[in-house]
Amino acid sequence: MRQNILVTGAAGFIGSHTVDQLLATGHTVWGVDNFRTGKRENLSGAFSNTAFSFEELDVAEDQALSDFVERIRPAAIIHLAALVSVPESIRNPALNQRLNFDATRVIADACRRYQVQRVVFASSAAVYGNPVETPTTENAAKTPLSPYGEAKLASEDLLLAEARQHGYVARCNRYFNVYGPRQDPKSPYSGVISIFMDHLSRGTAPTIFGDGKQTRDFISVHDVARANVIAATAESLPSGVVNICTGASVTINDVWYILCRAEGTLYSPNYAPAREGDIRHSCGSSQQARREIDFVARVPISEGLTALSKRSPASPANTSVL
Ligand code: UD2
Repeated sequence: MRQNILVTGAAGFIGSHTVDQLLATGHTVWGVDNFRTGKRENLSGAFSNTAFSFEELDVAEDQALSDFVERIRPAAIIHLAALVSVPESIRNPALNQRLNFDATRVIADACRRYQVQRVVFASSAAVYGNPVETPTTENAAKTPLSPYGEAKLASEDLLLAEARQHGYVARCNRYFNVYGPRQDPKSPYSGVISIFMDHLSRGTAPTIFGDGKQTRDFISVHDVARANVIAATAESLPSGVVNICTGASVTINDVWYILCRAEGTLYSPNYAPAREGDIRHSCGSSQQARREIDFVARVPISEGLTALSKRSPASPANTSVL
């Protein structure tokens, strides 16, 4: 069924892919973003679609968001606007509080006031902190190690409680390590795959922190966007929380070598001491997402990395061959 859906953080990495998939599946989409980290060019495809409308606003500005929701009356809100950097949340906890928690309160208030039937929230594996069990299930201990993880956990609790009290549905998607086109490599704390792609495009060697044998459950942004669409639009879902992950993990060394192979090149990485507080192994259990929202990741890491490399400007310039 065609629905009217509001996406916050629409110009961001995950937001813009979510908008694209909603449009591709026939929904009418409103996007909002304040362009703090989102980019207008991420929405270039969406802007050419008449089913897409956009408003520049800051979600944490209560009145602006409330007025907008009153005007458009969406059936669902996919709330992706956030301070996305864990290190920045540590440096600036007040900003983290405003963007990663107060903004959730604004969204919850709008859902209640304007009878929005469903809210989908961008949560994170950061709620688990250093996982004591892998694959990590949704019931595992939650000991976030940053203001970012704390705010994500508090936002989940807020939305689930509000949804229960006011009769709507809250779906919290806990993303593991997301990668794919449009991910910004510019900070040293950007996702490692975007940083590696940037090195390949410039022909420089990356730095791997530690021995490179640490593992992550990397999930393609195309799968993540699809999980958001399912959570927002599938019929008769109850409220709940699911991991959005593949259920498998790879080492950082392997990520680099798979990318090199896809590019037909090979640089030896530099190695530097492990980052303080770096998690050794992260892998999510994907069972609850399968059961609750019928979501299974479709893009294996080798395929996702190869597809990313084919899109990159690095490919034609390769000289050294494996
Ligand atoms: C962090 C965040 C996560 C998300 C992610 C970005 C926490 C708990 N989680 O996870 O929420 O924002 O970053 O996708 O902080 N690495 C290198 N070389 C580099 C960059 C990274 O070796 O140039 C290593 C890094 O030390 C780590 C692994 O690669 O062991 C993955 O790093 P990441 O920053 O992509 O992701 P992660 O899991 O630290």
